Amino acid sequence: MLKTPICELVGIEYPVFQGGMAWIADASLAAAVSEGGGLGIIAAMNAGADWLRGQIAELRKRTSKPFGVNVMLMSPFADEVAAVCAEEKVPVVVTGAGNPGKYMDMWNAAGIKVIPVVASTAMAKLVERRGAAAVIAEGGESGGHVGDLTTMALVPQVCDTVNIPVIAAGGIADGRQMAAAFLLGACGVQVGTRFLVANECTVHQNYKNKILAAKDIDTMVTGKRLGHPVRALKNAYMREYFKNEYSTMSDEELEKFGSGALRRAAVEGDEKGGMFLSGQVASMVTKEQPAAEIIRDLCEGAEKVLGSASTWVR
Ligand code: TUI
Repeated sequence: MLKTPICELVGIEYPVFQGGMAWIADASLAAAVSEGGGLGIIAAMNAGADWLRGQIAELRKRTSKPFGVNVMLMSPFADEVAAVCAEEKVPVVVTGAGNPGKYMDMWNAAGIKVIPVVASTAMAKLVERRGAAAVIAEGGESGGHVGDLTTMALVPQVCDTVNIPVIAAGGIADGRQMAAAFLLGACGVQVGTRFLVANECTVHQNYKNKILAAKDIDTMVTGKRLGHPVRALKNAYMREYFKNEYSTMSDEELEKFGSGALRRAAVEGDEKGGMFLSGQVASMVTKEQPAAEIIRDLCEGAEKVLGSASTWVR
């Protein structure tokens, strides 16, 4: 079986993390992934302390296995959710969309394994120095907030830069891609889009249907002008945003146009007015399955490619 240092580090059976998808990754999905032997992650996204406390309590009712909380550093509530993670002594904190430096000492003092998402070697080095337990190197194939580098380019460079375990993310939806990540030096993968259609994922059914119907070229990136590029499925909203981005619309108005779009997609299933974040692998996601089955499929597929020597190479 595919056992790597990350399994031991966070106490999981399979080296598979579930992406902390904003408005999507709640206690229901995270508990199912953790119960299935991976690392389930609750996305604190733009929610406040009370919502997060409630979700952690709900997850702990459903599983006693390790889990994580994703702290989106651009959130206006980042300070308060960071404090909740420390108070609740969550086993793992994953950060995204920025530099988690100012919270690292507090989290490390609480005994939390801090695993930042990085999109560059500089950020990987910086968080290693500040006490990160591992890093997630996320390429721009992923959904949501994206960096410039692809997974293929980023993962080996991060592996060459740090001495802590590296988890690969972005463009990983099956065993072949998981095996490829291992050959690049990663010892685990983080998967978002494929878990979005898990049976236990409570996102609106329209969102799942859009992922299941997507083709390879159906995602696009907007938001570069404001410095926060985001990958999502092409639809009326994304095309309109793109048009506005290259018009004379002010930054304030553009920001206003962007607000609420994730909630409209995930909660209301608003096909025209929502922003359906998705990775480039959406077309490979073809059926709804229990989360535990997704984890098994990924690992069995990777083992088949890697052969009996299934090993982590670095
Ligand atoms: O964070 C993500 N994915 C996200 S966050 C999100 S919520 C959102 N909603 C509306 C607009 C924008 C965001 C949806 N999806 N992934 C982790 C990730 N982190 N990807 C890339 C990075 C990253 C980028 C730059 C991490 C660090 C970094 O450092 C830059 C710096 O120097 O601060």
